[in-house]
This record gives sequence, structure tokens and C-alpha cells, in this order.
Amino acid sequence: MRRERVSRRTTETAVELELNLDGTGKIAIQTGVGFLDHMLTLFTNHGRFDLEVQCVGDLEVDQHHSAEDVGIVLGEAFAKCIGTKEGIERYATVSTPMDEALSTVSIDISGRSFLVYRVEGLKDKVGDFDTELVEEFFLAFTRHAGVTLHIQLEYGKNSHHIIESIFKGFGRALRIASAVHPNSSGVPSTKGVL
Ligand SMILES: [Mn+2]
Repeated sequence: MRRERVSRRTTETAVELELNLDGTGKIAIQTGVGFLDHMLTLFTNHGRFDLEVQCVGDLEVDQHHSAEDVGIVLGEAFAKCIGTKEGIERYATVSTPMDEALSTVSIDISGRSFLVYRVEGLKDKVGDFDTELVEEFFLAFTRHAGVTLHIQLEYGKNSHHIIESIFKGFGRALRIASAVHPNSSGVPSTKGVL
């Protein structure tokens, strides 16, 4: 089973996280940031992972360190779960509608970290959540997961819907790209290594 637990403690946050790539959508998420909990719940559910997250962060400063550090630890846990990448699908591109919003998420589980984030027009806040932290979260994730991730907003009006379509697509794309094929052997690269 591809299941890993990662802890990370700094002067800014303490994060405990367990990810199971072959889960069934079991969720226990408390980051201290309500909107991020909502988004990680959608990610887990649509990825059919299991995810447990506990984050105690310096919310008296703002939500930045909590969002970033949860991204870091999720990335670390993903990298450990995916291991040598033997037999995985590797690529996935999915578009996800959420009412009037449509976004596309493309993933390459490449061992190389790269984020392209083309999302314009979000309001500064959704509730008390700083929407610029969406990019910070995905930047932290890609750096530590060793994946190439492209996120493109096609169109949309409502910021809550837009971010929701992105997190659902992130879960769906990651599920497809990390799926293991029973009849494939070796890593999916002509170089023989990922
Ligand atoms: Mn919602």
C-alpha cells in the first residue's frame, strides 16, 4: 500500500500528515484554515485518496505559513508514496467544471519540479482566506513532490467556484497520473529513470 506519514515542525507551524494514494476518500483534515480544509477535502475525495492533516500554525501572523507548509508536507508525502514511479501512468490532463467556472490541470510525475499557474481575476479573499495562497500552496507542493503541474483557468466568475474546480481537478489528475498499471513494468520513461 502506498501510504506515508510525514511530520514537520518549525517555529511557524507544526504539521502532521498521512497520505494514502490507494485510499477510498477517508478524510480527517484540520489545518486551522477553514477554506483550505474545504479544498483539501475536495482534493482527497475526487482523488480517492485517504488524507489526514493536522496543522497548528501561526495564524496570528496570517494564513501564509500554514498554507505553504501543508503544501510542503503533502508534497513530501506524495514523493515518498510514489517511490520509484514503477508502472505508473505518469501523465494526466483533466478539465473540471464547477458551475460557470472551468479549469484544466495537467500533471507529469516527472521527478522535476515545475509549476505553471495561469489563474487571473480571483478576488483577494474568499471568506477570510487569502486567494494568493492557492499559488503558494501549489508551488510548495510541486517543489517537494517532484512533479510538473500546470494549472490553467479557462474561464469563471465566482472565486470560490474557480478554486474549487482547481482542487477537484488536482485530485482527479493526481489519481490518474499516479495509477499503477498491472501489466506495465519499469518506469514510464525512455531514459529508464524518472
Ligand atoms: Mn464549496
